[in-house]
Amino acid sequence: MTRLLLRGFDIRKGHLNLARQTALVDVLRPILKSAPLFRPTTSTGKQMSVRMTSAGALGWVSDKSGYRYQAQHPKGMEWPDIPQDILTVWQDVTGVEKLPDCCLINYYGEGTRMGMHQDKDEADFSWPVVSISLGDDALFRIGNTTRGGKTESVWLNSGDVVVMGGPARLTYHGIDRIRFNSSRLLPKGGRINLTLRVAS
Ligand code: MD6
Ligand code: FE
Repeated sequence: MTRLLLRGFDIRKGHLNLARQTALVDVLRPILKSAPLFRPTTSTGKQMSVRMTSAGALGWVSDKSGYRYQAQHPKGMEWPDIPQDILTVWQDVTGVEKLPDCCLINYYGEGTRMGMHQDKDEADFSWPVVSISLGDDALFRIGNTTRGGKTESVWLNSGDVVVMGGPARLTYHGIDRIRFNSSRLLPKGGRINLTLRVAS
């Protein structure tokens, strides 16, 4: 495991070994059954290319009314609990007592990307955001605390964990592209990114 500090992002390459990655995919299966992936629409009416769902007391949704955290999946049911194996990753890398109340689950299929954005829908930016990469490689771009300017990119591989906190908490970031089928972790290919947040 190596650690990379890039613009305040703490990038832990290979934090999760293959056994732990497989264990996470196994605990995600029942979650994806009870809270199916959906494709969010932005407030401007565009469909995002990622599909997403959540676990935890709150989940992140986006539709014509805008972005927000809410206690129900768009189909009306409560979100499943965040599995302990996922909470353990948060505890390992943040060392904080507080636990996240949202685990956003993003699925990237072939050709999927995620535009440059800030994570700023949470109530308190003093808590970090932790991201876990599973499956195909993804090109992660890190910018600045305002839109635009020079950026730096790094490939995220399956098992990498990123902590975005402190002065980097509101830094712009995004996924330019994935290398579809570069990993065999997910039977149908693609990439799952989990982001753990204290939303409320
Ligand atoms: C992704 N990640 O890796 C997108 N957000 O698919 C994020 O948007 C992200 O990696 C907050 C903190 C870390 C991240
Ligand atoms: Fe983000």
